[in-house]
Amino acid sequence: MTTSIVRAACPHDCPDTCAMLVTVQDGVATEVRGDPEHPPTAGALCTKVSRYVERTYHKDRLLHPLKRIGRKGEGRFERISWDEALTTISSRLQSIAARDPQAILPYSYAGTMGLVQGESMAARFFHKLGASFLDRTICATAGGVGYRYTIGARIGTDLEQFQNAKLILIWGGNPIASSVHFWMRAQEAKRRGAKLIAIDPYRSLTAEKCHQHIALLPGTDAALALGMMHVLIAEHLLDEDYIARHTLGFEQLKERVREWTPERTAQTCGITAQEVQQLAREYGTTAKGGDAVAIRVNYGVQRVRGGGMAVRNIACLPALVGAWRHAAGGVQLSVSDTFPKNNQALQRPDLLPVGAAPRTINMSTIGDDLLREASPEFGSKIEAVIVYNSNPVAVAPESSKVAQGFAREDLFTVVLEHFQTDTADYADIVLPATTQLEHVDIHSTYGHLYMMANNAAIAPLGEAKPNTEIFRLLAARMGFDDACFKESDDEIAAQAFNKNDVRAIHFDWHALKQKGWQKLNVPDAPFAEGGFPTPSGKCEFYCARMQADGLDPLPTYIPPYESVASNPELAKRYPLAMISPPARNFLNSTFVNVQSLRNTEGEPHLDIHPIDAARRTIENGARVRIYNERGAFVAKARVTDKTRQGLVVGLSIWWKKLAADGRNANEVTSQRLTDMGAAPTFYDVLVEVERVDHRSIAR
Ligand SMILES: Nc1nc2c(c(=O)[nH]1)N[C@H]1C(S)=C(S)[C@@H](COP(=O)(O)OP(=O)(O)OC[C@H]3O[C@@H](n4cnc5c(=O)[nH]c(N)nc54)[C@H](O)[C@@H]3O)O[C@H]1N2
Ligand SMILES: Nc1nc2c(c(=O)[nH]1)N[C@H]1C(S)=C(S)[C@@H](COP(=O)(O)OP(=O)(O)OC[C@H]3O[C@@H](n4cnc5c(=O)[nH]c(N)nc54)[C@H](O)[C@@H]3O)O[C@H]1N2
Ligand SMILES: [Mo]
Repeated sequence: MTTSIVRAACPHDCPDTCAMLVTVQDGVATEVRGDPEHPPTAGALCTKVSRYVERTYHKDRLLHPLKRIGRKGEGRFERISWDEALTTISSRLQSIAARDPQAILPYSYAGTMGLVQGESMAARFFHKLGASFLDRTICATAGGVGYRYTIGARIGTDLEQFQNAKLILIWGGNPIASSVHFWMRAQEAKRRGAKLIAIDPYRSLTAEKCHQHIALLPGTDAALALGMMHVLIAEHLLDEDYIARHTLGFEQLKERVREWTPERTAQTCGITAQEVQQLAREYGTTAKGGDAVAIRVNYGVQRVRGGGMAVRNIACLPALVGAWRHAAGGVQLSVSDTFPKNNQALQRPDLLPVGAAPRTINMSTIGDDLLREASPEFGSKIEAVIVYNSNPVAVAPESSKVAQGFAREDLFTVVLEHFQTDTADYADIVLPATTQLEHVDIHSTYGHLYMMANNAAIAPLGEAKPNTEIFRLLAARMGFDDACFKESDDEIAAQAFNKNDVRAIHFDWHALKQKGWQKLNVPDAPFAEGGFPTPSGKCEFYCARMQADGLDPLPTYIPPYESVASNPELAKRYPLAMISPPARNFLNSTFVNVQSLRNTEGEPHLDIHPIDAARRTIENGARVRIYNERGAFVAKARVTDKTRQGLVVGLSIWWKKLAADGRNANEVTSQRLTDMGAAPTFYDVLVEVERVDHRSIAR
């Protein structure tokens, strides 16, 4: 028996990007562990990824190409050869491209975050083809844009510093579920005497374990930040030297926040004026005392109409109190712009046909866009979609439209997948893809500062192939003969980071493969001496680029599309706000089909406050229907004061076909977009809830 340990990286869409050690016995992976030497991972994996071996060898893994023999969505397929699959796809794409290549759309997101198996060979392929561009907005663009306007780039506090903070605001995030290695640092800070405050409408697993929980109304975070700024300024809890040297527009900001008294803020946010005041005082006085105050802001705050502005306002806070002076102070939303990625080499936008300027389709409005006819504004009707690293039929908003779009008989759909997902059920051709244990990759991250390598631990299962190889083969069939279509995965990985950039001076692909990880060469405290990567070089309280983009150049509050306060007419029919944040044991819709993890989650639940439940004669455990004008789904009620009155919470994202009614939370979410970044508004939703008889659930 031969046993070896292979160095790998977790590929999932999570800030932690763990270093993994894979045990392989006679060619079979038997265990994955967290690397004890990699500082962010510290030897621990989350529950989900500890099951990566179970997921990889799952009896339902797709092992051969398939073609559809039933109706779209029905899920009846038969095995075909790779040769037949590639011939069918290439001839269909060629005939569509002969009319208009923009009728072809790639649809992908972060099923793997690898720079090789994500957008390298795939992007080259679609560039060469001249296909429509996809705007990848489904997760993080609202906050990313708001943060960039203010700070200049997605650069922030280093994960490895948080344990030295004296106060940590965990704002719109549930790291026990979604970023456990950040939570480990917050716990260490707590042991060293720090105070942890959760700002979240729901008493999440994390909020439950913080010293304080501020349960504001969803979509009102921008107002809370304005109220904090009002108190900080009114009570002179400021770092005037830092403001003078490293910020822009303080006088205008001061004017702007004058009206955001604690009382007004409290009324907007559905909390008390005292909570606003105390929060600001705690933040300001801790900083004034010379201690580090840190904010971990997460994507939970930016899935509403004013999501970009919310992140922008929050990102103003550290500069006001000089928190950036400390390595452990400041704010982290994402650190992804710290990595000098060489997208030019990876994705080769120069392959676009001469003169081509393809249109861009927003992945968050895929429901509407698949149903659009050709028009001068829209261009050609979408005739083909190639889906990889994503499961839009389960994860995209307003799901009934998405499913209707994918059900179009005249749409040619190819899905590259590990499993027969809700989306794969609508494919014409399904292609089996390898998992992280079976292919090579290189990763940047959005939560820590290490370049990460992934070695293949085992041979591909069945006839599965890496995404790169699938696009390589398709490129050959299409007659794309540029040299870059012949590069191996190792050759691609070796180009991932720009070595001329001082941050990546230690980047050497072959050394990285041996070692597994390597920290970027960056200072501990990114903005201790200012140097913000904005046009002014300062933290921009006043932002001229926002003005140019048609936005308010100063922090403001943009109320939700759907809330009792902002849309009372709608709220008469649908009085409850609904959010659907991640369940601990799933990763978006990935892992929902892993039995041991689904057993822990049980079935789709809806948390509802006792008063709201009583008004609807809903008892704990009752089956309820959650509905609005866009659709409906069924879940089991959990009557609990974890949620505030007026708010229901359905932890997500379930595979539709593994739910009793074949539906999930995205039946009721909308395709309306955020103020910045054209992102979805998953948590900007009003619904009504009613009790249903068990027998009346139709599939
Ligand atoms: N276990 C697990 N981990 C994951 C994922 C997963 O599906 N499962 N998904 C991964 C992905 S893709 C992402 S983007 C990240 C997401 O990571 P985060 O952005 O940290 O998201 P969550 O951990 O769900 O935390 C969101 C929290 O925001 C709260 N929230 C909802 N609306 C509001 C609001 O208006 N204001 C405030 N202040 N809070 C609000 C929710 O109640 C929830 O507790 O996690 C990643 N990690
Ligand atoms: N209601 C509601 N909806 C949401 C959210 C929410 O909070 N609430 N969160 C949103 C967010 S933050 C995000 S990021 C999106 C996530 O949406 P997606 O990016 O679509 O994420 P997943 O659902 O995890 O689907 C990823 C798929 O990629 C496949 N995959 C993984 N690795 C590979 C590979 O190497 N090759 C191929 N071909 N396939 C692979 C997996 O098997 C999985 O089916 O969902 C969004 N949708
Ligand atoms: Mo996400």
